[in-house]
Amino acid sequence: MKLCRFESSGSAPCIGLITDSNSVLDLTPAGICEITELLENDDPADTARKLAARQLPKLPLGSVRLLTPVEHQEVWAAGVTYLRSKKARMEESDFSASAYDRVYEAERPEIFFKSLPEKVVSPGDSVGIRADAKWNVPEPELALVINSKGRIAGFTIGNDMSSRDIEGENLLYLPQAKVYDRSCAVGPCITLGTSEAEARNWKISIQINRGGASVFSGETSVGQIKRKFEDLADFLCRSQKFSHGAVLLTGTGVVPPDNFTLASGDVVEIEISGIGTLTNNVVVV
Ligand code: DO4
Ligand code: MG
Repeated sequence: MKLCRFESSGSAPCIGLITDSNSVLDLTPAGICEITELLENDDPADTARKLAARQLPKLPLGSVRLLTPVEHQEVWAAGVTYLRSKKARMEESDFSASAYDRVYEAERPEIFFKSLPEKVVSPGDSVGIRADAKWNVPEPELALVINSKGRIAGFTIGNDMSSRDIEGENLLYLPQAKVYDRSCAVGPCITLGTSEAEARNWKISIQINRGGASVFSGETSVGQIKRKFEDLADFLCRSQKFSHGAVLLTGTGVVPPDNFTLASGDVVEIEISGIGTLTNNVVVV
């Protein structure tokens, strides 16, 4: 079951279920106005299944604009959860390299604040690279959608846009490397009713196109994430309440070669096999 937010010919945001690759079921006539509320149910997938069985308007997927499923949730991100990310971070850093080694092995994960909900970029909109950075990359990440009780209610895709030169210069610059306008895209939908064991079989792939030609592609498997999803969610929610829930990006396992940097006009496509594809073009901010 795939839950989405969409607008259709300039309408207010509606909630829908993507029932097949071509159509979306409009849940508005069933009184569903927000995803956040639905995620609070004990079994959101079952609620979605019951809604799917009702006679509701079906729209062609191509006729709607999908919006980010993030409504009121803060977006946070875990880092150095894949061996590939640990190695890349250590290579780009100088005196702080050992911090990455240590956090990869430590019980407590690296978790950092990524975005306010209102700043999250929707599918099809532009993600940003900083005007004062020279080495910019997308980070394709599985995102946990967590409800106000701290329960993982579903999965979506996140792009943790990052400035590697700023991050590598000094660990204390991490917030500047990670948080700026258009630095976080989330979407295109939330997959419900999948267990962690099932999600671990999903593939994450990324394709970057420039002027119509591929300039980078890469792939990893969700199964390569070192930490259990429940542990990541637990650390995020320790001593901290999220009254609307939260979205937690789970880290990147795909890192382009060191001579690669994004350019304005690039198109970034991130696909996770059980979810869909998140596509954004790149602008300088
Ligand atoms: O510590 C730097 C951030 C790493 C990160 O964002 C990732 O591994 O995905
Ligand atoms: Mg990341």
